[in-house]
Amino acid sequence: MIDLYLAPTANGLRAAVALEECGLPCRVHKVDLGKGEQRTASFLAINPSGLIPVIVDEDGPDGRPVTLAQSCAIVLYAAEKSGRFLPGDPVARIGALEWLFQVASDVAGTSGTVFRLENTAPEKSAANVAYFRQRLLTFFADCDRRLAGQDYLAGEISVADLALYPNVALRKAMLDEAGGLPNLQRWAAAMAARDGVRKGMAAGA
Ligand SMILES: N[C@@H](CCC(=O)N[C@@H](CS)C(=O)NCC(=O)O)C(=O)O
Repeated sequence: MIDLYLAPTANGLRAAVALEECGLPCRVHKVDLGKGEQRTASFLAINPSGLIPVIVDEDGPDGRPVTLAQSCAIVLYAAEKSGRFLPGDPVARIGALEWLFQVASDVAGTSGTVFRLENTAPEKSAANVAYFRQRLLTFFADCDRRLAGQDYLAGEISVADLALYPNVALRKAMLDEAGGLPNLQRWAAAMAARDGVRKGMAAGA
């Protein structure tokens, strides 16, 4: 049984979606970021960075315990542990990793920046918010282009799709307002219909 520490953010839900889709049983521990629970001594003992998500798997590789942060690393860990969502074909596999890293650094990184500029930055700047929202839309457009003519980012469903979905779902209003991106919208509807995705997205509720 894997212990998953999360809040209902895209980063947190990404870990939950991956564990559910990979069929790995987990115990969910909600961390209330608003109350600062990520900075308590007990949480910092698990992740000294004070960030969710984190997993603790007492039954890691060769039975050794693993504590792991970074949501996309958790997606990869779940895929490797379950033997799912990593294409067998080497070219498709490297494509899956390419788009997993696109999500980690471009989509998720920029979405986090938009959140901070809009909510927690000490000085508000409409120009900076507009700049990073546009940058995020550009990264979503890259995903849309990649999904033209194929169902999933690496052809078959993979770690990249599991990683991307929570960011798309939580930015639905922005995407609807922007319009277009029909391939991404079609993909999002297919992902939303999956049992593991539904259960994972409900994990933080
Ligand atoms: N790159 C990290 C980002 C983790 C992260 O920024 N977590 C945020 C919530 S989405 C957090 O725990 N924030 C608490 C804080 O900044 O105090 C990942 O993908 O897991």
